[in-house]
Amino acid sequence: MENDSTPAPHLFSPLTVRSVTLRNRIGVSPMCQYSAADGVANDWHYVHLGSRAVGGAGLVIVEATAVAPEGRITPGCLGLWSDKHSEPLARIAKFVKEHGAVAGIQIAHAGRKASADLPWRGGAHLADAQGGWPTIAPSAIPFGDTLTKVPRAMTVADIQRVQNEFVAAAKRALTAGFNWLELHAAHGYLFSEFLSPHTNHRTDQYGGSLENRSRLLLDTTRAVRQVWPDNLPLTVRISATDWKAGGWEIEQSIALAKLLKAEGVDLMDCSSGGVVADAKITVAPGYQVPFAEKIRHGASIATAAVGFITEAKQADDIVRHGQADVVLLGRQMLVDPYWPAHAAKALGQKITPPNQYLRAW
Ligand code: FNR
Ligand code: 536
Repeated sequence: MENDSTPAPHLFSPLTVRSVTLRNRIGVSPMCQYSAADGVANDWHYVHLGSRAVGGAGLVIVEATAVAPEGRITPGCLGLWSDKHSEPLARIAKFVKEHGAVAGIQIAHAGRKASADLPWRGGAHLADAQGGWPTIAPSAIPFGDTLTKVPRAMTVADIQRVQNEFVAAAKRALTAGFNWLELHAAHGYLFSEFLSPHTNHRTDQYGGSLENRSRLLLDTTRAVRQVWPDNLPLTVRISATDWKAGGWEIEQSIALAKLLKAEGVDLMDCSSGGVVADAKITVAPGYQVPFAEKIRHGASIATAAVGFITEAKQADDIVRHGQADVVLLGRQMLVDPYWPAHAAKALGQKITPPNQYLRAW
């Protein structure tokens, strides 16, 4: 964080994390495209992510990329469980970096929410005969709604294996040329299921106390940090609250952020919800920003704010007011890949267009 003698950062100030510098504070939030076959990235991912780097974002984060086939949300999700996945992702990372953005990737395991159909086919759990697969979770409790499968409660051997899968995926992400790694511990997927008392009813060392529920994420973070180079940023996305009483709350998120910081995590990406089907959420512009702010100040760690950030001034204010170090945009980036260029114009900032577009911006 800055001291009194340095000017307060704004949306177009660069940000250095370890040896990596973002050209501005605007990131493309990870967003599943449900368009891969057997986890392998293709031209859709290349054009989708490449065009957002061209559009001026400082950081482009590849969607939730599964560390194991059964950790995919849908059969269309990306994966990094084998070497065959690396090459098309490497092509994407190279292009994103050539166009001035930092190439990030989110690695993930979907736990009990895996084995779902594509959203445009309804998104319900797929039976094995429909191309689905058995799911695993901390406890054998189904999500509900259309995600009705009862997951198998993981053994300690399963937990060890998943940890190793994250480490292997992190190594492949590095080989593929990514220079920003995010662990997906939000939205009711596997890590998040361990964190929340609503989904974790275990009575062993992985359940009960906050320390026990955090154990898998902390152990995995430690193991990943050992293979992810010291000069590159490691971040974790969490659901800062479950939006349901008796579950995971912001105070626990602050405590977790302190523990993750001690393991070498550089930034907390602060989302919320997705853990239980009956959460009560009131969505409004910037509704999750207070979580990024509380975690930033409560744990003295850099944060990213995400959720209904659509306006240049809104994004600039979040950075200027010290609520977050980075803003991540999801749907607005789908509407407008050139959002950073448009925001620069709206805020009176100069940004360098690609040579090919020199006289247009
Ligand atoms: C998402 N989101 C998401 N989050 C995540 O951590 N990993 C992912 O792969 C995805 N996938 C995804 C796909 C699609 C189509 C959408 C719309 C969203 C959540 C996303 O990153 C973001 O946190 C939310 O969309 C809120 O931000 P916006 O969209 O209000 O800017
Ligand atoms: C939004 N989504 C998140 C996804 C994919 C589906 C859509 C993900 O994290 N892979 C979401 C936001 C907040 C809570 C739950 C879901």
